[in-house]
Amino acid sequence: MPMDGCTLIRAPLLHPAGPVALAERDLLFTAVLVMLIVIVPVFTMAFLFAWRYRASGGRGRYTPEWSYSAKIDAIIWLVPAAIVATLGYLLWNETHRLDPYRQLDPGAETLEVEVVAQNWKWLFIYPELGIAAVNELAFPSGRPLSLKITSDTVMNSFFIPALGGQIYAMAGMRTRLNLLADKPGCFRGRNMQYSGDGFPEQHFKALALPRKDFDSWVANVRKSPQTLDRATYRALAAPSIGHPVSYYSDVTPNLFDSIIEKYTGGHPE
Ligand SMILES: [Cu+2]
Repeated sequence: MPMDGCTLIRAPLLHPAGPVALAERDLLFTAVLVMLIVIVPVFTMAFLFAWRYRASGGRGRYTPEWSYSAKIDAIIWLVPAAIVATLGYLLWNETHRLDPYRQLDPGAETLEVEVVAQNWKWLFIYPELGIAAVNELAFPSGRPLSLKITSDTVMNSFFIPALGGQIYAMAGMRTRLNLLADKPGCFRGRNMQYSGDGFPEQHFKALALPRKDFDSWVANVRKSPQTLDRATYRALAAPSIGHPVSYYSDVTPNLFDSIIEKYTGGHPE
C-alpha cells in the first residue's frame, strides 16, 4: 500500500499542503507582523527607558511636574485603533472566504466522505463508492474533498493540520468541512477535543493520493471480506483504543443519517 513508505510532515501548520491551510498560515503571519508594530517599540522602550533614566548617571531629564502630552496620548490610542481595525478587516474577510461549509471549487468534481467520530476512532464512509474505512482517510489529491461530520459519542473535533480547518463532531448533528490537498502526501489527522481514555491514540492517516493510486486504494478496500451493516456497525462503535486501520467493502445505505437520527428521535437535524 502507498501508506507504508509515506512520511508525515513535521510542523504541518507551518508547511501547509492545501489552499485552506496556506491561507490560515499567511493570516497567522500577517497578524503577527501587524502586532509587532506595538510589540517591538514597547520592548525596545522598556530597556531604553531603564537605561536612559537610571539613577546612576542616566541622561534623562528630571521632570517631576510633567503630567500630560497630547502627542503621546494620540499615539497610544490611534496606533492600536488602527491595528485593531486592520486585524478586524483581515479576519472578517478571511473568515468568510475560508468558511469551512463553502465548497472550494464549485466547478470541480468533489469527493464526498462521511465522517463519524467514535470512541476512540474515526470511521470514514464513502457514500458514492459504497465503501468505508476506519482510521484512514484516502482521497485524490488536487480534487476537493467535502466532509460531512458527526459523532456517535461525546463531542469530538476533527482536524488535519496540514490541510487546515478544525470542525466539531457532535452527536445528532452534521457539520461540514471542505478541504483540498494540492499534491499527493500523507498527513496526520486527529481528534482535538478530549474525549476520555482512548483520546491520545485517536488519530488517523489522511492520504492524498494520485488518481491512479486512489483507484487502487478503492479496489483494495473492495476486496475486504468485512462489510458494514447495522450489526457490524454496532460492534465497531463499541469503545476500542488504538483501533487498527480496517476496510469495509460494502456499507448499508444511509448509515450516516441513521447514526445522526439515533440522537434526534428519528427526525433528521
Ligand atoms: Cu452542535
